[in-house]
Amino acid sequence: MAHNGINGEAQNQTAALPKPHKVTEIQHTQIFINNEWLCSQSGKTFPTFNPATGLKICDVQEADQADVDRAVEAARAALQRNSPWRRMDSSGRGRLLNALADLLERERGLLATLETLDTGKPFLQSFFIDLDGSIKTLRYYAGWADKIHGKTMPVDDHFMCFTKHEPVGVCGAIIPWNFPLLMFVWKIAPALCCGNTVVIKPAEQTPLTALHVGALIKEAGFPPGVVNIVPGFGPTAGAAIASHMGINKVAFTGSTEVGQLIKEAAARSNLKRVTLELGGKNPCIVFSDSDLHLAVQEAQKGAFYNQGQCCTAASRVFVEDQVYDEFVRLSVESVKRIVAGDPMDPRTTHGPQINQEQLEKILDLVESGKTEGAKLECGGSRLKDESLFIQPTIFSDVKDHMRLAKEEIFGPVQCIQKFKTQEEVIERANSTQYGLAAAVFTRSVERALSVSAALEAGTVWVNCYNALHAQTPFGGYKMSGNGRELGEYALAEYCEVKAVTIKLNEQLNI
Ligand code: NAD
Ligand code: NW8
Repeated sequence: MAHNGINGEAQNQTAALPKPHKVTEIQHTQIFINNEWLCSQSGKTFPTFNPATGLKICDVQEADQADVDRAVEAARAALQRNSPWRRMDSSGRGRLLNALADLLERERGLLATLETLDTGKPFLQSFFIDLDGSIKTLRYYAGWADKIHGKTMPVDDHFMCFTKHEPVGVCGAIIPWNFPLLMFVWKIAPALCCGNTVVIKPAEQTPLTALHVGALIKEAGFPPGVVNIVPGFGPTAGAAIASHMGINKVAFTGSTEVGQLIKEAAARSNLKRVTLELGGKNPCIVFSDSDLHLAVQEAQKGAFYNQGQCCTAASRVFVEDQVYDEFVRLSVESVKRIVAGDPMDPRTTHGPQINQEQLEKILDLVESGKTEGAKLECGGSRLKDESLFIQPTIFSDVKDHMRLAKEEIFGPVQCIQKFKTQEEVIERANSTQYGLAAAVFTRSVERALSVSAALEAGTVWVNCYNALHAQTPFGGYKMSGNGRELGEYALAEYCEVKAVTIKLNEQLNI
């Protein structure tokens, strides 16, 4: 079936878009430990809101240090020698991950509805991107479960040497609000496939899909304690995970500032392993020999997808001077096809920002663009007073020294800059502390290869944007992070390597 993407282009999809569910009552709002639903030990709860309406959806049990302790205890117990999880053969873990993927498929419409309620992202995108990516990631790691193995080393003939890839242990995870379900799966799937157990904290803004998947984890047949979900706030539940003595590794996605706190807490507590997926100020470079219509479409998707709330957002678009005016003109024309509205309406491709705090941060950066002399081509304000919607906004004539070109915006704001030479644009693209993603638009294979070699970024897209796959590693250079998620590379982040060396009494007969 064909559907319209963010810019109205047809997308071919395998499943048809159903109607959003009528959610009258949220089923799962408690802490999930040992496959059981618990109230917080403090008795506290916190509300979660629908950003499209500002209305409270429900209250959720608020986990803090005491609940995290209990979750870690359960996760440790599930890892004991002779526990069902430890004794399960590796293909059993693959079967469980596939069973969970089946349940996400069964609940696809409901999960997409909950994701849209809690984040404000268009239902179309929740259903086709977030659910599709989550299911694919689970199936991808289901396939790896029984294919993770060590090597034998050809040392001299007095010894037999081999390695085993063992689970790291209890894996903590702290995730953000921009892709609540997808990030939940990016964390649990590789961890479980390698035989670890998990204590995971969803973002306080968006706990609902993670909790619903908790019920599916139990239904799939994962033993108690293998996955524990502790909804709560960063400085309490999050900090308890980062500094916990019983957690062996922590994986974090979110802001650079909090990433630094996590690594510090990990170092000061027990030197737990740390992987970080942080922000970006991702350059998108458009050469004059590119397919300009394609570049306009993809750069626009890069800037405005998920209301600009992506760590991969294409927030600096460098356009070669010969095609600069045309690129700006086509971008302004094309942005009109983005449809803002009720996120549950299947025609909507642009929703509200997540909350007031983010809205104000974005509007402040937009104001800075106006006062620092960038040219506002379109948008630049809220859609309606009182709402969390911001018009898709384009600035041209953005200069490197402006705040717009330096700070992560995390909102629907595209900054277009002009460049003259390849050398110059590489230098400017790299002059940032970030290094998550970058894109190059050109018809020349040679130029694509030389520019992608020169860019300091963990991902380089050529003639495309936000092209993510479960098979392909994703992560940052420089201050955009440590380690990789997805693909085979992520397995290394979830395994310890044990070298076993056996002294032989007799020389091997070789
Ligand atoms: P954040 O980094 O504060 O939140 C991410 C997660 O970390 C949440 O689960 C939060 O509860 C937790 N957290 C917060 N403080 C913590 C602490 N002291 N110890 C442990 N965990 C803690 O992000 P935010 O405040 O929601 O957004 C702020 C900015 O971060 C955004 O404007 C954007 O620039 C960036 N951001 C990046 C991503 C990403 O995908 N890389 C996602 C969301 C936000
Ligand atoms: C995992 C993820 C995806 C996927 C497809 C399309 C647009 C944007 C994103 C995306 C497996 C298969 C497919 C996207 C997701 C997360 C971030 C930024 C962009 N992911 N997609 Cl942080």
